[in-house]
Amino acid sequence: MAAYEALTVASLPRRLGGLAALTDRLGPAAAWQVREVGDGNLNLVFIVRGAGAAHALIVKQALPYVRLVGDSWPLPLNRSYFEHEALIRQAARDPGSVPEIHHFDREQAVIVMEFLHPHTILRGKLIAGEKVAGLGAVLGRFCARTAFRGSDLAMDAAAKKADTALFLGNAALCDITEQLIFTDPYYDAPRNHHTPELTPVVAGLRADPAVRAAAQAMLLRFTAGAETLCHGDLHTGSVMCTDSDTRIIDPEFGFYGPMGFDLGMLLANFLMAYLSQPAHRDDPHEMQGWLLSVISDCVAAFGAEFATLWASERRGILHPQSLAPDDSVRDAVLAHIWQDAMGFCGCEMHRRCLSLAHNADFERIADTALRARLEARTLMMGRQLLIERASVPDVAALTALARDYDGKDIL
Ligand code: SR1
Ligand code: MG
Repeated sequence: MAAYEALTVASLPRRLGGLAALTDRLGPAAAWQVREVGDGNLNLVFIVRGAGAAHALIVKQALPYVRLVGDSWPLPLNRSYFEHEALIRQAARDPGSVPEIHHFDREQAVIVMEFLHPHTILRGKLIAGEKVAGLGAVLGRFCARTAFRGSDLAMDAAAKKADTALFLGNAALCDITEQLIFTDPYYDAPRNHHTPELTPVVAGLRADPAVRAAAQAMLLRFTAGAETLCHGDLHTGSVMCTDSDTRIIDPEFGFYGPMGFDLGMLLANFLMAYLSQPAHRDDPHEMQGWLLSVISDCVAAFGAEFATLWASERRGILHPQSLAPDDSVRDAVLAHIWQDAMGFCGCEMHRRCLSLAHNADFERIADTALRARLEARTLMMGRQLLIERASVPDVAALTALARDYDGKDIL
């Protein structure tokens, strides 16, 4: 096996040109056109087009360090293995939701997959004011199917334990989340930065022991709540859409964690899209209304799909048929998922304004005074979700809270 070597635009045709998985779809390597398009924080991503450009594939390769920071922050290549393993499970648990895989090379940390076209990254669409039909329902179903079908509600217990053990190997990626989401936002960590005008609000947040305690309680849920295989990084940059099709990408942060983790991350990112809209258009209300409807649709689809699977696929050790659990037991499980989701949602809203890897939703706002006003609403709403998560019983309460914070003058 050849030792790992990062691909380049020039070397890719030579190095991958002998693979039938590529040439069957793209034709001979001599005619390939290669472009590096990775704009994420970690990896190389190439679009490879065949002759006539009718067909294209994505070649994704992990780098041995965090791309955003450079080689001073090494990161294991095996995250590519975990991404590949997670994609296989997601494709089985929610068919059609993730890109099709055509080739995987563990040594080179390379995944060759379907080129999603004309899909673009959802975050950019939301900033641009573009809507996607069916978005909330597709994402809610994805979260429910992957949560349920990867858990002790559905899986064979031994298989689930073996899978949990396998994904424990993704420790370096979990470490990123443990630091950047649950810890760094709550003190003056070296990698942090925030909009200068936001300083008084940040100081207040960091001075509050209840906030730190709640964030650490959510960290314990993250580390110890091995309920299902989570995507692990389900933000609006991990979703690609046309105006009517939605696909989920990039599960390299896959880990066994709480069933509410992915849902909470996703809701946080929709809330940040909502709260940042006033900076992106003169009349934000229509887009904001639509974003709240996406949140409502997503949670409704999650609940409905979870209930369907509860009735039809409950073959695991948890709440077995022998105990004849009634609907109130199912609803208690859903309430537990929701409470976790609210806590994770609050932490994610904090981290995207305070620690490493902010959101374009806010970063693209050039007027820093305006950005800080909108981020202040985000931080304070996140605080309420985090420390009062038990007082936000349902999605109606969540969207009402969002409307409330959207009208608040905190700065
Ligand atoms: C160092 S990696 C920073 C962030 O990028 C990824 O997309 C995850 O969101 C991670 O937290
Ligand atoms: Mg990613």
